[in-house]
Amino acid sequence: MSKTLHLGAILHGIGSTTDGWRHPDIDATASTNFDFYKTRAQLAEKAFFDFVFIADGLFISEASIPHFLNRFEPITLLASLAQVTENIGLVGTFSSTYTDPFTLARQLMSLDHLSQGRAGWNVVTSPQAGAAKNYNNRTLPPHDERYEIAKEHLEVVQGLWRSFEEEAFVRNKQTGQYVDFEKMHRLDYQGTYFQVAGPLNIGRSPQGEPVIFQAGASDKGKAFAAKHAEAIFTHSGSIQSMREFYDDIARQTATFKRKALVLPGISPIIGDTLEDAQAQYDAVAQLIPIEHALNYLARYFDDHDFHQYPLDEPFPELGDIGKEAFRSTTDKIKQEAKDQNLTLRQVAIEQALPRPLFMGTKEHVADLIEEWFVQGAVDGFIIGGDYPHAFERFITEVVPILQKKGIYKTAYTHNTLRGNLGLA
Ligand code: FMN
Repeated sequence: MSKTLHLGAILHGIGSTTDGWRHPDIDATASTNFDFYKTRAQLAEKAFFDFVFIADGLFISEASIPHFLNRFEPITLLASLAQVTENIGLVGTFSSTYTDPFTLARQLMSLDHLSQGRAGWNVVTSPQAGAAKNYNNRTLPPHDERYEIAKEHLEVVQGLWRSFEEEAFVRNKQTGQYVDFEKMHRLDYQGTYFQVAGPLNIGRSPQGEPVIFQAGASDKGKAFAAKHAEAIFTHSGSIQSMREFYDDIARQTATFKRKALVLPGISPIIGDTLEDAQAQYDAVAQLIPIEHALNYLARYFDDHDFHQYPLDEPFPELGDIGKEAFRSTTDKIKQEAKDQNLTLRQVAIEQALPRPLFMGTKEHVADLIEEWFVQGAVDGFIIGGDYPHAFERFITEVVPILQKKGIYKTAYTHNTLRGNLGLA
């Protein structure tokens, strides 16, 4: 097989659950403990992961999960990780709604140089209205308009990254010529949302420019990804729904004569037996009070108050609530609740701690990964670590099986992120 599975590691401190941090085997300081990030990135690098991935957000409240309340800003964290790793890619999440494109272009290109060509940008459009209040009391632009803004933002950032051609900095000590100004270009971008002159004050990196990731799965989000993204971070559903997603993206990217890698996030649990894996899930699940699960669910619906509804009756009719926030996610939750006739309690628990599909013995998890990959549902996975020891066990137990199966690499083939992902 010529295609190789791609793996990334989502580094999420104490995890993405509401109460997992209380487990005796989780370091409750992990979210702001550089040693945690360093150890995990180095472990992922030993297993030839293509990248580490930092998710981010710009708004918190009393209902936020603990990791969101107290965590590192991605660019500073990734710049630090660049100094303690050599091959692994460094992908950060940055908002196209609330960052300034000139500043972000500069930060990401600096990271790309500091890491010798390993930077990536996960473009998000920021779904939470509260974030607007942290940025000069603005109002959150409507869902679809945020993608129009994202398009311009990305055009500006990529345009600025191309301010200098590859060999622009000649640095000729004999002639005194530092730069060839013929190879420096102004951008002069005049858009609806951004007007930026350029040039950027930093040249091309060893991989040319950072790799573009995207997260956002509504029709608008997928159309944006098909046109601009080189890799897509998405929620994982069933193999069937992932195949549909994959085919949809393949169809849309083909119209632009391009491709994008599809990489869902999963948080596998590896046990000695299926029962052992189940017990690991239960150990975290039993820490979560229903009130916290309701708060978790509420975040997707722009902090809608779910405590007002009876827990054990069918999931409430919510109309358009959630449409302007995490639209693709809220649409999916509403649809599944209806199709499966779920109660509010069931939906909240399933969202706060989804029972992992990839759960069982190392052989079982490796077989599932192979099946999804070979059947064309994914190009790889972004591996989370919400359960104690799960990430370490994935690396030491599952990765060797994937290597034996011949679907995963046994060494880095490149030293840039672009190269390792097989991108142009
Ligand atoms: N938004 C953030 O601000 N930070 C994130 O880390 C983030 N990760 C996301 C991961 C996934 C899998 C998805 C689907 C969305 C994520 N988002 C994140 C939100 C999206 O950028 C987007 O604003 C939101 O999902 C609404 O767009 P959509 O309806 O197209 O999905």
